[in-house]
Formats: sequence, structure tokens, C-alpha cells
Amino acid sequence: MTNSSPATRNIPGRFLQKTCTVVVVFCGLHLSVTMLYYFNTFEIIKNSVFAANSQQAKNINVSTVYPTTMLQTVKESTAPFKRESVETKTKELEQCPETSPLLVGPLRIEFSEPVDLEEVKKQNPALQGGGRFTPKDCKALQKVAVIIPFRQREEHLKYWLYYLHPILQRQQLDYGVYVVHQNGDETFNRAKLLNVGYAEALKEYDYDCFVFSDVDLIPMDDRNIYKCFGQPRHLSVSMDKFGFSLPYTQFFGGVSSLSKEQYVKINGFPNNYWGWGGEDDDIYNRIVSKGMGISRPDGIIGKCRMIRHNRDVKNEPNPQRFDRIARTRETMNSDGINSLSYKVVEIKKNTLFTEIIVDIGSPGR
Ligand code: UDH
Ligand code: NGS
Repeated sequence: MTNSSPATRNIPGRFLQKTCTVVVVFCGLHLSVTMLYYFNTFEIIKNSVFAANSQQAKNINVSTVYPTTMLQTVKESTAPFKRESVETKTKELEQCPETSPLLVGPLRIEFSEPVDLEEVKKQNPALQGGGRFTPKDCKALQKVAVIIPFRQREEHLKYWLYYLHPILQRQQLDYGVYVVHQNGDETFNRAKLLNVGYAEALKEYDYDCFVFSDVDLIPMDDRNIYKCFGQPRHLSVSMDKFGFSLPYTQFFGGVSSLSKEQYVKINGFPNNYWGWGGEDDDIYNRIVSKGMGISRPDGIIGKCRMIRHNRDVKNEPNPQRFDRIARTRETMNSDGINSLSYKVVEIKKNTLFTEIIVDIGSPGR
């Protein structure tokens, strides 16, 4: 039997106690590190889900992009009042930058999934009624009316709205979308509908730029800005259906833009091209005959996709188109915005666009 003092007898106990404390501290440390890592990973996953949707703007904190003087409201302390209240005061906005910081560049455009317009509305909460938008943090450089000639292309229109609204907002434009719907089943007349869009949009707002877009064309890069330039602009320069190139140098079809001044200079567009083809060549002739040229983005930024479709009924190739484009110079001063006549049937304000249903008559009337 060994005799030991109480102090010596407690040595294993104290050792055990110390070990336990170390283990508990270590476990606590380990748990905190794991939690930290877990929450960080969660944030990363959350962010990457948003980034995967190429239609959303990058999550940019506006106050980090603009100096605070550009923000719309300022808070003021109201000392004389008993109850503390916060007053907002509108401040003059500074102009938006020449190049929007919100642009993301190339976009993934596909037409495999159907579009739900209710979802599109939710994805674009900043839209005002009638497809109107104004940047809230800066003053847009241009007021743009986007005009779409339309009849029986509902599915195409859904894709257009789904893709274009976020793009136009990232481009920081003060814009409105006008769908000009030809009433009845007479032969289609694209250029006359575009004239109607111009006239009707101007009744609503002091637009200084007009973008004319087919309903089935979607840009593949948001750096292709839907605004006006020093010369009339052709925007759909690199279409997938033409192997991402121009079908011919004078091609002005698909999507184009003209400032109010440029449009007036050419007396608008012809009203007498019923059926498919030639009206865009006539517009080109008008521009050149007034001493202007065509401006275009480069072939990379100007890439776009067309939604494949069959020829529409009542839009058969116009047999008169070749004769007409040969005589643009003779006819353009008397046929155009100065001779436009039509009857508005109804104007419908949707959240995503303004629909103008119009009776434009028939060929020969
Ligand atoms: N449009 C309509 N409804 C019509 C006809 C034309 O909304 O019934 C509008 C629409 O915005 C369209 C634009 O007018 O994008 C131009 O008309 P289009 O699509 O007929 O012209 P595009 O050159 O097609 O795109 C021509 C027919 C191609 C047939 C190809 C067969 N494989
Ligand atoms: C030309 C047409 C244009 C038309 C272009 C592309 O031939 O109106 O083809 O058409 N001009 C005449 O017919 C005089 S497309 O292949 O996109 O349907 O825009």
C-alpha cells in the first residue's frame, strides 16, 4: 500500500478538469468557425443564383456608383418640431453617364421556355403604367419611344417584353413601349403602323428619339443602346438568320432609330407599302436623299436573334415594292407623316406596354 498526500492524490483529477476545459474551448471555437463558413457559403450561393439569370442587372449599389449628390431625396432634421419627423426634399438630378454602369454585355437569348407576363411584371417593379420607365437616380440622356408594329404575334411580344424591359432599364433610358396593333384583317402595313406609333407617342410625351423594332428581334448584347445618334441608326446589324452579318449594305430592316429631327427631315415613313418588303429600303432611300448616312454598332455588339416564324397571312410579298423603291425621291415629300391618316380604335394601358389599336384603312384608299 502506498501512502500519498491529498495534493498528490488530486493530480489526476485536476489534469482531467484542465483537459475537459481545453476540449470545450476547442469545440466552441470549431463550432464558431464552422458557422461562419456556413453563412458565408450561403451568401455565395444566394448571389450566384441571381447572377445566373442573365436578364437581371448586376446587383449594384446605386450609392456606390453615383456621388450622394445625385440621389433623389435628402433627409433633413426638423428641429423646431416637438415630434421628430423626417422630411424628404426633391433635388435636381444630375444627368446619367454617357455609358451606363449597369450594362452587362453579351446576353443569353433563347426561346425554349414560355414567358409568363405576370412574372415579367414582378421582375420589373420600377415600370410605370403603359410600359413607361424613368431612371430614378439620374436624368436620362434621351426620351425614347420604342414602337413595335403588331398583329397576331402574342407569343413573340411576350419574349420581347421579357428580354427588352430589363435591357432598356440597364441602358438608363427614359422610355415608353408602344405596340401599334393593326385592327382588322386587311393586308399588313408595317411602315404606316410605325408612323402611327410616332404620332401617338408624341401626343403622350415629349419624346426626342424613336426606336422602331420588329416584335421578333432581340438584341444579344445590352451595349447595343436603343437610343438615337448623330445619323439615323440601324441596330439589328448582325442577325442570326443571316449568319450574323448584313444581308446587303443598304439593309435598314428589323430595328432602327431616328431622332425626331431626323424623322421629320425625311417626312417620316411611306404609308403605301401594303404587304411584305421594300418599306425599309424606301426609308433608307429617304435618309440618303436628305444627305444623311447610316450609323451602326459593330458586328459583335449588334448581334441579335430572331424568333423563327412562318410568313403571316395577309402579309404576302408586295408586288409593287420594286417600282415604289425606284421612285422614293419623287414620292417622299407627299407621302409620309404629312399625309398620314388613321383612326384610333382603342388605346389600352398595360403595365408592360401601351397598345394602340388602329384602323389604317386598306390598299388603294
Ligand atoms: N408583323 C406582325 N404581324 C404580321 C406581320 C408582321 O406583327 O402579321 C410585324 C412584326 O413586328 C414583325 C414585323 O411586322 O416582326 C415584320 O414582319 P415580318 O416578320 O413578316 O418580316 P420578316 O422579314 O419575315 O421578319 C418575313 C417572312 C419570313 C418567312 C420565312 C419563312 N421561313
Ligand atoms: C429585301 C427586302 C427588304 C427586307 C430584306 C430582308 O429583299 O424589305 O429583304 O428580308 N426588300 C425588297 O424586297 C425590295 S428578310 O429576309 O428579313 O425577310 O427587309
